[in-house]
Amino acid sequence: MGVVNITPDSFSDGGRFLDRRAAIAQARKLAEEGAHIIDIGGESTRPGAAPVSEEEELARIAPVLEALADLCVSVDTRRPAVMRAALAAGAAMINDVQALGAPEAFEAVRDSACAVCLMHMKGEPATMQYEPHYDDVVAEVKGFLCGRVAAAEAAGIARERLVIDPGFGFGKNAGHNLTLLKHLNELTSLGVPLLAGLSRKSTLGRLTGRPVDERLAGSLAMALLALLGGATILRVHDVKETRDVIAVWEAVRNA
Ligand code: 8Y7
Repeated sequence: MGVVNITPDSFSDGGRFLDRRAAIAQARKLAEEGAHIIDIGGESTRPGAAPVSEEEELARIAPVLEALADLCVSVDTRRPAVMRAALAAGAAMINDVQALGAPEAFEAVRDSACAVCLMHMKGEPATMQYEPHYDDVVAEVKGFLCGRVAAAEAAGIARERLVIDPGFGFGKNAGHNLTLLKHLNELTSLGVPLLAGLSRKSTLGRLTGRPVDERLAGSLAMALLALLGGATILRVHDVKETRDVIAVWEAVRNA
């Protein structure tokens, strides 16, 4: 899964058009490099990010989705109205960092055939990195995801459509993230494909001391560890390099 951020709109329409064109070009590049899924998002869920209106979120993603109609596109959103619009515009997957937690979210995706990523997040993006606490991070994340899978199924969303994700960095400190990665395998017993998003995240900054644009090697190491832990979808910024990691891992696995 290749990540395409639709950058905040510039102050003019010209700026917005350029942002959109850049997002489309980036998506095409990642698809050519071997991404099977392109994840686009119009609302930043980064810690402390400013809120975006529903209209603005839709205005950011709709033209990009339309231009990528031939690709498998995932839309990162928490809003049911955005989910409905994205699915009507051809999205193949809804990537919800809130695990369909908003009222009406189940209904928004139920009558589509789309895939759904249910991600664990503790708290809200604005405050989630303020001293997160767990007694047992692996058990708590697993319990939450198990509950969301059951709730989605009960709401009429077939299990075959679901993907789970521990949500690295979402209400988790570096220690929590590392513990989850070390024990990732325990999440595979839920019998639902596992997605991992570790690319360029701040835990890598902690470990290596490097800024976000110098975290490629660390991201690739994490990608390999996620594969070994049973992840089958990797959400990454650097598709070409991650494909090489996958090629090496598959070759050894099949040796
Ligand atoms: C994840 C994600 C982000 C992730 C899933 C970033 C939208 C932060 N991270 N979605 N989104 N999993 N499913 O650093 O780990 O990319 S945004």
